[in-house]
Amino acid sequence: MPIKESELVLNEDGSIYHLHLLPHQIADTIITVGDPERVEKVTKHFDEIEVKVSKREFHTQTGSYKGKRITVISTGIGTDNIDIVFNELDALANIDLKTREVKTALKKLNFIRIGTSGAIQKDIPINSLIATETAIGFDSLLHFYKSETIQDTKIASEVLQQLAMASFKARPYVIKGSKKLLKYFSSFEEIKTGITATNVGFYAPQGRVLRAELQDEHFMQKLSNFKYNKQKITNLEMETSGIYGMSRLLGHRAISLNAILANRITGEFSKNPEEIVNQLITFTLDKIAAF
Ligand code: R1P
Repeated sequence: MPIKESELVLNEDGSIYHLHLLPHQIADTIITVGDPERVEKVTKHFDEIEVKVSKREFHTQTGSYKGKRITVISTGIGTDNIDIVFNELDALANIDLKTREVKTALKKLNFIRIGTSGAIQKDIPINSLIATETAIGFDSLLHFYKSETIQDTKIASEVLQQLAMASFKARPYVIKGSKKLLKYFSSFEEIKTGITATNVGFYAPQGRVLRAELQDEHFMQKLSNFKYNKQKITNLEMETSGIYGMSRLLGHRAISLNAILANRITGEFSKNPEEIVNQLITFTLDKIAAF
């Protein structure tokens, strides 16, 4: 059955609704970044750029780095955008947009997030780089998909218990990243691995107070104290759980690499955020080219 026009929405030129891309414009290796301005910071290292398309916060460039074809796309902030970006990129790869039928031979894409994040352990210094082994989602994206089989419910129920989450009405979910990509990226000494918590905002959802009071003033401390098999939550950001969830659901591989710009326990913020993000960009590009 062809997918209806209201469900798989295409623009007049046949491109996919929000990303405004055509199937031939994306590579099998895709770097996602939050900030649209970060796209050029990645592609300035490319040998050549063949595609540049922008719509809303979704800026895309496809080109090659040391001979490897790579797409770089900005997701903007939050897992709500991840839902759009991952469904639409998957549609470009795995749905025939002309017949509106799912293809019989499905493509497996490799996703690498180059992001920024705050550490919630004292011993994770600012300017370090973390690859997420396990993502804990405090957002609700995955609960709208049939996703029980890909979730680690053991860790999720530990989170509920140790964080006494009842008052938030949140139902955390836990998803592992691609074993293959994690093994590869964590084999380099620049990278530490960790558990990343993803939440729906930058302020109260990450325990920050400016003027509005927190529902639970101990939320950050509880996150920081959380332990599962001697592992602690290393860092906090806003996209990784969605990226890991959607990739697993759609049969792709994903790894989230984050430059640690803040340490929420010591109260420090990087003096050279641009430099550390650039280091993560060049590191990632070189490793992708050699993969
Ligand atoms: C918040 O400032 C944003 O920065 C982090 C968070 O996840 C959130 O998107 O990541 P990016 O720098 O990749 O956007």
